[in-house]
Order: sequence, then C-alpha cells, then structure tokens
Amino acid sequence: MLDLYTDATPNGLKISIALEELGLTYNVHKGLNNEANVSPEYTVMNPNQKIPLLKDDDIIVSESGAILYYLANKHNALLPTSLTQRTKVMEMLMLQMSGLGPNFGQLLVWGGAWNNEYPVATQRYAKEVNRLLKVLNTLLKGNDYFAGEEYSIADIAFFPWVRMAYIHPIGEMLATNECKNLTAWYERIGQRDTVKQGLLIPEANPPEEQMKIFVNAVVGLGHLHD
Ligand SMILES: N[C@@H](CCC(=O)N[C@@H](CS)C(=O)NCC(=O)O)C(=O)O
Repeated sequence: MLDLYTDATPNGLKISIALEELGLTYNVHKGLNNEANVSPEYTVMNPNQKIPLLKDDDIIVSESGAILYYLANKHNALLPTSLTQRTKVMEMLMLQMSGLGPNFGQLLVWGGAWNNEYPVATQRYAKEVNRLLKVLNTLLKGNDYFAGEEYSIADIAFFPWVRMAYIHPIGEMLATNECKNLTAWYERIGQRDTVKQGLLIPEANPPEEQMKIFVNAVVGLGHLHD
C-alpha cells in the first residue's frame, strides 16, 4: 500500500502528479496541517521533517526528486530507456532540485510572504529565477519535453514550480512573456488530465488557497524556523 504525506506545495504536487500519471492508488495524508510534519511519528520516518514523503510498505522515501526517481524506476515509466536520455532527465532533475526550487522558494519568502521588506533580497532571487526560466526556455527550443520527445519525471519536477511564475502574483516580476517555448511547454503539461488530477491533492483548493498553504510552507511552520 502506498501512503503519500503531502500538501499543496510545488514539491508535494510533483508526487501526486507522478502517482496519477502512473495510475496508482494511494492514501493521502495532509502533511503540514497542525504541524503534522514535526510530529514524533513523522520524524521517525523523515528526520528532516519535510513533506513530501512516500511510504511504499517498508520502503520510505523523502525528497521529491528521489521519490520521483524511485517511482520511475519501480514502474519502469516516465524515464527514457537510453542512457543518454536518462542522463538528460537526471541533469534536469538536479537543476530543478538545486536551482529553480530553492531560488523560487526564497523569492516567495522575500518578495511575497515578507512583503518585499528587503528589496535587495527580493531582487537577488528574482534575478536568478528569471535567469533560470530563460535557461529552461532555451533548453525547450525545438523540444516538446525536457528530455526531447519523451515526457518524463523531469517535466513533472519542473511543472509545479514553473506554474508559480504563471499563477502567483510574484510572476509580475518575471519575464515569462519572453519565454515562448516555456509557456508552450507549461500549457502542454497543464492540459494533461493526470496533471490536473494531481493538482487537486490533498484537496481541491483553488490556486489562491494553494498559494497561501505554500507561502506558509516556505516560510516555515512552527518551531522549526523560529
Ligand atoms: N528538497 C525537499 C524540500 C522539501 C520541503 O521544503 N518541503 C516543505 C514544503 S514544499 C516543507 O515541508 N515545509 C514545512 C516546514 O519546513 O516546516 C524536496 O524537494 O522534497
């Protein structure tokens, strides 16, 4: 039995999208409400006290990139077979995990949650997110997906983060209008029924409500970040 500990954050949504793509049945546990992610029971499973986390019977995996890789390997799906393409997928997965995710998270903290109190900090992260979005736009030139012709976990990893640039008010600071390939890719991925379904986990909240949950998550909940 699969148990997903998650919430409506980009890292959490990656996993519900992947599970929907794979057509798997899973139990959903809302991970951020009432500090569920810092409870003693949860901390045993993930000492890092973050969501998402996937429990597949006795296998427990945290870190969204690792969960995506685990699912793709286990089900032999969403990962190309050729070494060259697989390596491309891993390269993109690493870029998402180490580049776009952390920088966009910081942008939302400084520019969103903390109301641009320190414009120099907001600008630093806006500049880097903009740069990365343009890199993604270049990488998608002539390609439907990040690994070329094949939809993969790299696309799933980027989608909920890139989505922020299109649906969060902070997107006004970002030059998505200059990123035609990225916009076409974003629309292509967003049209998938499985993606639409994954975005409704853990609950069918409108995007604005999801944004609030997300901002709480990036700022940090409870005693973890005091
Ligand atoms: N690198 C991790 C990041 C996990 C992460 O930062 N999770 C956030 C939500 S997206 C969280 O659990 N925040 C709650 C907290 O810090 O208390 C991943 O990709 O899974």
